[in-house]
Amino acid sequence: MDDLRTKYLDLIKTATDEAALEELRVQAVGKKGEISLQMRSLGKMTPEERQVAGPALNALKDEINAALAAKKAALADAALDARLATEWLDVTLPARPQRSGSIHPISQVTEEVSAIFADMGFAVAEGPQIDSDWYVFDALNIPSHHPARAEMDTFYMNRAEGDDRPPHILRTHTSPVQIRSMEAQGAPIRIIAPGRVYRADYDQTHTPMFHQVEGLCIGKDVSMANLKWCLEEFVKAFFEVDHVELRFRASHFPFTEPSAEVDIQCSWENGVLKVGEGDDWMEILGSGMVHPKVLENAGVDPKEYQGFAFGIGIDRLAMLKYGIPDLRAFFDSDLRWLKHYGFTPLDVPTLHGGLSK
Ligand code: 2NL
Repeated sequence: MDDLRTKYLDLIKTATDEAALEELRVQAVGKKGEISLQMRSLGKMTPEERQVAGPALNALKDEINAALAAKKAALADAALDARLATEWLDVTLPARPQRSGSIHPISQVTEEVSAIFADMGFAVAEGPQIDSDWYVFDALNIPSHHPARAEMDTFYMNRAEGDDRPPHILRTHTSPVQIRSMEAQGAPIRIIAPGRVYRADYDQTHTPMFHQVEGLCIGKDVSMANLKWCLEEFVKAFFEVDHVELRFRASHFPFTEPSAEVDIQCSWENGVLKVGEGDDWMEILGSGMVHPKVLENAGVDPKEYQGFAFGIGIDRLAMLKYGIPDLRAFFDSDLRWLKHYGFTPLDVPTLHGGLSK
């Protein structure tokens, strides 16, 4: 019986998994196990022998059962320890960095400009990017022989063979939107028309698609003085300065009379552009009083109404404000994102020395 005890306690001690333990249990204390067999032989013993062997066998059975249970618990503890050692998670680790998108500088500047004019009572108007040459040119008093209308400078849409109607074109400015707005709602009217425009041009300073915002304000007594105030308010708000001188230079556009190109006061030292100080001038827009023929073409009576209009290039505004060195950055460089957040890896003119400073 001592041999049996030593044998099973040793086997239980060295068992490595629950299945092995179960096998040992069946072998030792199962119905047909070794101890049960010994118990069956109790009947053949003398009462004296049985009195000794019986309790001893029961005690051995209890001892083996206890050893099995203890080993089973030890194996479960070891398995749990192994899982805890491999399946841990450090919840204090910082999250993995995420690339996040952001608004394109052109969209941001368009929104900034729209918000500033909205504060002055201008509504935002939109219209088609492909339009007829009436809306893009004729209504604006641009004659057929004007160079802007040449195939060289403007994108003309194909017409089917034998279709002799005047061609549709990609709009070269957003003025047609303003003509359509005047036609639809009449005067008085106060709108801006931001959007994409197209000209057949591609070099360092020109892209075939660019962005413009035009403004139009028509009323019974809207004057050039109102134009000057509006533009001053706009420039101060956009470039975030309290004071800026504007210079109106006489100019010519077919759709305005008189016409003026407008320069803003600035300084440009060591590649740093500052608006509203210094004694340099930088052209930023074209403007004028809307030509009576243009009002008439849009169904507004020029004897009753008059007003001003202006046109600003958004791409250049964005470059000036956010220090973007090259128009192509808007189209094919990831630098635009860095720049957008005030990081300026190149020495380029940047408003007030850059937003990062
Ligand atoms: C520029 C600046 C300009 C306008 C655009 C305009 C629109 C209507 C009537 C009259 Cl509907 N004018 N827009 C006026 C002056 C200048 O653009 O440098 N353009 C070549």
